[in-house]
Amino acid sequence: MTDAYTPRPEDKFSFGLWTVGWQGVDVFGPASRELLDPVAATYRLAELGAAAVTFHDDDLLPDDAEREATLGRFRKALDETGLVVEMVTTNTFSDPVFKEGAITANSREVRRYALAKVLRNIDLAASLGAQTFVMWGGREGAEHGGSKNVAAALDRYRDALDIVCAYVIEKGYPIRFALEPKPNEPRGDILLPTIGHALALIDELDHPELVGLNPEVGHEEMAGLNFAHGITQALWHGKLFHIDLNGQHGPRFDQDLRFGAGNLRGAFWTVDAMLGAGTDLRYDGYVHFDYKPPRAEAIDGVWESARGCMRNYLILRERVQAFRADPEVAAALDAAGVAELQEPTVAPGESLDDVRAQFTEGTFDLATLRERSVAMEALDQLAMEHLLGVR
Ligand SMILES: [Mn+2]
Repeated sequence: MTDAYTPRPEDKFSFGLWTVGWQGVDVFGPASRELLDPVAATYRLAELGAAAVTFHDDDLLPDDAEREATLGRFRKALDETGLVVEMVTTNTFSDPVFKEGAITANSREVRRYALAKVLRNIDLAASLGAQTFVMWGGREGAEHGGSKNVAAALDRYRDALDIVCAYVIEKGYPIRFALEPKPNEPRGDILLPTIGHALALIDELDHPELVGLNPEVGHEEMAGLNFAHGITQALWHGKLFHIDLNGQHGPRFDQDLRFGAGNLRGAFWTVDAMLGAGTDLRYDGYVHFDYKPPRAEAIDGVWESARGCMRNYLILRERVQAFRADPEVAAALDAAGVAELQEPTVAPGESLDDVRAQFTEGTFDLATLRERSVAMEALDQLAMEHLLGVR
């Protein structure tokens, strides 16, 4: 079936091989699906309309003895499908050696092992042409108050990022790093829990220009935060290097639903923010999905969920564009005074005395300002009706 929501290469859809490859292992039960060959998954994702794939070292190359043979098969799949590897990331969380952290483990030996694993994977990323290298510190955290010197952990986090930045500069790799915040799970509390925390750390680095963010919908929503606002702030700082789209129903365990499931209104505003429809800040990178096909599904449901991620993005993009193109929306935005926020509060060259004089002389018309219409319900209802497909 081909329709307006059929993915095209220029849509730049990208999937982690671990997404469709997730076997359904959870806290309460073992795998519910057979192991999926990552190379076979690459071919299937290409058929479904993806433009790129991404992976953790261990997704593609779990076994050192088969490393070169698997890489050969994978490179052949990329050649035959035209897919690219746009991002690579390192698994520094599954092996129990990382049970107490990786680059911020109390154990110096673990930290050195983690660093070596990351450096080897950067070489692999460069050899495959990936330009983004994600760092998700899933085990960098704690369950106990006294068990982690958080200041020292942040020192070591900073050191590790300084080291990998210096490494890509030395090697001449065209790679940028993207930090992926998450508040908890698997650790009780994870370091760099939100977009804001990660942005602040970047300011402390030797090469802040090489480090940005890879925010994930569910990770911010687990913390009760507004993802569209978060990625817009990342864009505003020039730091939205990559994105992980999925779905989440509010603050609870990490659901990793397909994009569009869960908080559908949030997904609408996420696409609006990515398109820069309400700002002049646009995300031009790969539209990357990091989700988990539900454990209850068999392999048919795995591919249906991957198809659904892309389809929902395209449907939402159409709905957002229709919303932004609607003359009634333009009028509603006007009525809500949205454009006025772009005017500086104090005009260039204006003296603060002018502002103070307005205050002391009582020329602010407070009664009118208190009673004014903000007309935001009307605007939001138009968005709702576009999202629901009745306009
Ligand atoms: Mn992710």
